[in-house]
Amino acid sequence: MAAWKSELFCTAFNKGQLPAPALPEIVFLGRSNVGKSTLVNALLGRRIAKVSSKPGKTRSINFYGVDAGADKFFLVDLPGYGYAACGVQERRSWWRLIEDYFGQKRKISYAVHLVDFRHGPLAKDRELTEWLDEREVPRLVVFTKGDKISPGKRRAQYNALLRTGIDSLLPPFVTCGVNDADMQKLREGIIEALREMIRLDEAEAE
Ligand SMILES: Nc1nc2c(ncn2[C@@H]2O[C@H](COP(=O)(O)OP(=O)(O)O)[C@@H](O)[C@H]2O)c(=O)[nH]1
Ligand SMILES: [Mg+2]
Repeated sequence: MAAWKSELFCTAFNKGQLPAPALPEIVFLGRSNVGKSTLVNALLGRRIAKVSSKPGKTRSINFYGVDAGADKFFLVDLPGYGYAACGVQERRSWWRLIEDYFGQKRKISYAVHLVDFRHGPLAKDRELTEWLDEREVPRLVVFTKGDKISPGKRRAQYNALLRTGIDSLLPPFVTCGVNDADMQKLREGIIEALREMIRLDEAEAE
C-alpha cells in the first residue's frame, strides 16, 4: 500500500467551525495520554499532531485530509477525555463538543478507539463505548503502549483483554511505540475497515 498523503484540513474549537461533510470520517479517540497524537503522527508520517507531556490540553477537533491512493477520508482527531485532573467544567465542554460533532449529519464511518494495552478499557472508556453504541458508531480498537509489557507476556495480556469482551470491527491491533511494521499493518486495517463500512452503507442504501 502506498504511503498516505495528508494535510491538516481544519481545526474546530466549536460547532460553527466544523467543516461541511465531504469525505468519510474516521474518528480517533481515547483517554488523554493514551498515545493518540503519537499514533496520528506516525500514521500520517509527519509531526502535525502535538505530542504532549501535559495531558488534556487540546480542546479542538482536527480534521486531516488523507489521500491513501484509491481511498480518501478525513482522519478526525478528537480531544482526549477523562484525564484525572480535568474538572467538571472541562468535562462538560468536552462532551458538548463531542455531542455537537456526532450530532451533525456527517459521514462518520467508524471510530478508532485507542486503549492502553496495560489497563484495557477503563470506566471512562466503557462509558464512551456505550455512548458510541447508542449512536451506532462502530469501533476499531487499537491497544497502545504494547512495549510497556514484556514481549513474553503480550500474548497472554492480549487474550485477557479480549476475554473482557471487546467489540471491534477487526481483531484489535497492538502498537509498540512507533515502528513502521505496526504502522503499515494498522494503515491496511484502517482502509479495510473503511471499505467494509462503505460497502455496508451502500448495501443498506439499496
Ligand atoms: N512507551 C510508549 N510510550 C508512548 C507510546 N505512545 C505514546 N507514548 C508516550 O505517551 C505520552 C503521551 O503521548 P501522546 O501521543 O501525547 O498522547 P495523547 O494525549 O493521547 O495525544 C508521550 O510521552 C508519548 O511519548 C507507546 O506506544 N509506547
Ligand atoms: Mg494528544
